Amino acid sequence: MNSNESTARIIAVHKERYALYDENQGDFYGRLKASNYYHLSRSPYPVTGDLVKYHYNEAGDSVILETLPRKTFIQRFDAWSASNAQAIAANVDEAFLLTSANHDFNLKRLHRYLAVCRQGNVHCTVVITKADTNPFAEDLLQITKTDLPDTDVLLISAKTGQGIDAIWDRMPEGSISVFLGSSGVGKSTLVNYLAGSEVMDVNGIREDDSKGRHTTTHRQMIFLPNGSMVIDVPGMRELALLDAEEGLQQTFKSVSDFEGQCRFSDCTHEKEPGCAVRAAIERGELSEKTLREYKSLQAEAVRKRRDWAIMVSKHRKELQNSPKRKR
Ligand SMILES: Nc1nc2c(ncn2[C@@H]2O[C@H](COP(=O)(O)OP(=O)(O)OP(=O)(O)O)[C@@H](O)[C@H]2O)c(=O)[nH]1
Ligand SMILES: [Mg+2]
Ligand SMILES: [Zn+2]
Repeated sequence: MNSNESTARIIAVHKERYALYDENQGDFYGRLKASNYYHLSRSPYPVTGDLVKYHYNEAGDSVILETLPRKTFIQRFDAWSASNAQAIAANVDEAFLLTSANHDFNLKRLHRYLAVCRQGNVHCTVVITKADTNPFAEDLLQITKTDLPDTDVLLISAKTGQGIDAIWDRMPEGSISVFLGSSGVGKSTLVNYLAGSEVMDVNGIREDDSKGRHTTTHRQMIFLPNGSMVIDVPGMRELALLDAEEGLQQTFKSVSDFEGQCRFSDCTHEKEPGCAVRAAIERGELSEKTLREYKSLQAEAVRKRRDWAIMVSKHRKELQNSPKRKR
């Protein structure tokens, strides 16, 4: 490594500017070195949580030279971006998937979040928030545990402090966590509780349907008193799957375990003879509803991967046919 090159963490991504942190410089801003990123596309664009090599500039923005290899990577499908992918965070050790103990509570949405994060090799913990608002919150906890037998599920309240110790247990010093969930579930409130101060803005939710107001607008990494880091992510309207088939198999283990035992490897679990999935449904070990949800999410993931492949090859062709652009 060159003597004036160092490594920093991306703590927020603004339009074309990145907020960075390292122990020597503290907080500072940087921009991408065009020749490394745009022309050669040697390095993926940094996202919150990434470690990058940079060249410090005392007078203004520093120069980001390279994104270092990622330990983990969470991304979702995004029809609007050229690459069809939207990166959510990099190098995350633990994803906390938040849903509130109110009208926001939704198992299907959790299945999506789990599939997306597990696809990125990130360990997941489901968190039911606002336990203080619902006298039946314990029932929701039991329902979720039954639905997700292989997943850690916590019930917490940032008002009473219930369950917060179990959150800390999953955020050891040096680790990176991410809070994901719809707008209004209390991600920023939990960040503030853990940080011990009002680092993030918080807003009320609509009374009638518990929907939030999209208070947090960009991903922000916060350093917590115990030496761990957490990324607060704005509530997403939609979390579309991207290349998430493996993550789905892990999430729907109750289906995928039987799936491996069907007589035909391409069994659709409809009418084929020797179908272990249908047999499990008949024995009452699996519900038809779970199978339907799994199949529809699988189909979505396959469709998205195909769109993605088409998009990538189109861009590659364009790149080959165009003269070198300057930016
Ligand atoms: N009663 C109760 N209210 C909570 C709790 N946690 C959060 N809230 C309230 O829920 C509302 C939304 O909280 P936020 O922290 O802004 O939600 P968010 O998930 O960050 O939302 P976005 O930034 O829009 O994605 C606020 O009015 C909070 O006070 C809790 O444990 N109990
Ligand atoms: Mg927020
Ligand atoms: Zn089958």
